Amino acid sequence: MTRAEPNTQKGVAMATITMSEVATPTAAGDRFVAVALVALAAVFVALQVIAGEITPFWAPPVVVYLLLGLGLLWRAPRWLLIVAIVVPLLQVATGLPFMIPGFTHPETPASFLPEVFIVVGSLTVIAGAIVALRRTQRSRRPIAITAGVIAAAAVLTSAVASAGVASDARQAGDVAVTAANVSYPERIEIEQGGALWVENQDSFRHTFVVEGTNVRAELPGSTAVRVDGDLAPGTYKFFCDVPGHEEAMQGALYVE
Ligand SMILES: [Cu+2]
Repeated sequence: MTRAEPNTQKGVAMATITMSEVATPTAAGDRFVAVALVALAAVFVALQVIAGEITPFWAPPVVVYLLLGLGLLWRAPRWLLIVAIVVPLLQVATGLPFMIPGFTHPETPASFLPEVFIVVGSLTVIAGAIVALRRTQRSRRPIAITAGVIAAAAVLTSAVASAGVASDARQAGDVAVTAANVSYPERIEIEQGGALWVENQDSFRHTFVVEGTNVRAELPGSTAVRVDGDLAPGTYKFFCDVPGHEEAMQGALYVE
């Protein structure tokens, strides 16, 4: 946490402000909330880089958080602090259905860590803004320390969990299926009794689910898993059930 000197070069406008107003941490902007907002925007950008593509879905939070952060560096009026509480709250509330599956899979850091960071960052902004709204001199250090400890614990948990993940080796006769760039082949053909070797080439998590059967494989980032379903001859739909993936990740499985 950097600690810059208060800006004393504001000239005439500054001269009319009394000492007690200057001492209020919110009078000349709120650095803590601003830094937390910029960090949160950085998490969203990192998420884009990890995913390897820029999706319009993530652009609004980055722009909004950067603007909010810049605004709060300059001044911290009550309304702006309230916006800094409401927006991250809405972000977490609307994003939660997409985040919960990632939360439960620390073995894929690229799916787990960004989501933890988004929630921790959002809560840090909200807590900082609530303290600022009270116009007290209370230190934000406990908030920053708590956020740092949770983030570090998440990194450690994910490192341990991902170290325990091993890929299945491809065996003779296996039909190879590739999940890459959030995409599956449109069509897979397999003989009855045969097995699939599903390789996830993305750094983030996918699944391989065959509709109407109990075939369901978890595919941590950058791993391969053998799927041995022994399905009756017929045509099945297969897909990835990670929220938001199914539309781009589905196809027909022909068992002959
Ligand atoms: Cu997927």
